[in-house]
Amino acid sequence: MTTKAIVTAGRKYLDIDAYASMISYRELLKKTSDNKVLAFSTTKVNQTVPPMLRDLRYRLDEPVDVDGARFVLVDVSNPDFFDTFVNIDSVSEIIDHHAGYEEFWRAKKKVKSQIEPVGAVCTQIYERFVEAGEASLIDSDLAKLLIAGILDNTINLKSKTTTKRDLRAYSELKKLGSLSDDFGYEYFLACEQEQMKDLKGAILGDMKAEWVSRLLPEAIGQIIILHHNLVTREVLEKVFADYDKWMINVISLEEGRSYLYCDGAETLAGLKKLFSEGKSRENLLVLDDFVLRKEILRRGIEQGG
Ligand SMILES: [Mn+2]
Repeated sequence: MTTKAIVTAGRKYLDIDAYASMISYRELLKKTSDNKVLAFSTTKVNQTVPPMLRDLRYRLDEPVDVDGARFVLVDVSNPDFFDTFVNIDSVSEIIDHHAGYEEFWRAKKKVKSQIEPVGAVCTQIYERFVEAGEASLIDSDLAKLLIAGILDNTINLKSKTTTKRDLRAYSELKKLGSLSDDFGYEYFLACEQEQMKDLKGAILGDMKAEWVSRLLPEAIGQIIILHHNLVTREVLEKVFADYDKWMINVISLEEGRSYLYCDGAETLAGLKKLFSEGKSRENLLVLDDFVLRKEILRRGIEQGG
């Protein structure tokens, strides 16, 4: 007797990489090994899964009783973050790109684990289709999901985490789905529209508020958006009304650079120490490339911790 498989991910929220990986891997398993496999989650999708992707032919399943099931985890390998219903002793497979738990899972002989530094789990899932000789299962809807996961997690293929495998998966998926580069633009535009419905909520929902360095303010926001000019100083003054010292990293996808807005001259001086290459205007530092917030924090701690 085979036990039913449930494909799932983390408990906090689902981003497009997790969402698309769950759905696509379910489709592959359904065809190749387990026609009863389900993919579901108890948490919500975030703004990286806009309506244009939620309304495709492929969706998540409704949660069912997990008694006796085996679990396949994607985009997560730290057991503390697994979806709440996962029994760690019944995990059969892990596919992830976050570092830290490679040895932990390698030591569990009954678990098939693939944890490696690629830009997106969607890249690994695409490769699974190819290895299984089932790339032809990838129709335009599955291709859209997988491409969106890759583009989101690699910041439009420009992040330092982007590998040759991600680039190859992206170009092969475009062919399989008969899609052009326009799809990426449409996708990021749809994400932007989701964020603009509640820009304040989007920024406050992803805020880091703690002192880590004398060169950085207490509140550090980040937003990744196609057109940076939609985030105006007027909006920012409202978003950060409750904070004395603040900054936000506005990553412009269109230009591939960061706009670091902040509260005033003192915060700007700290930022200029960390990013001497940037060009400053009033309470704004514009960088040539984009940085991620974790990089800003790392520099802050190293140079002013
Ligand atoms: Mn991911």
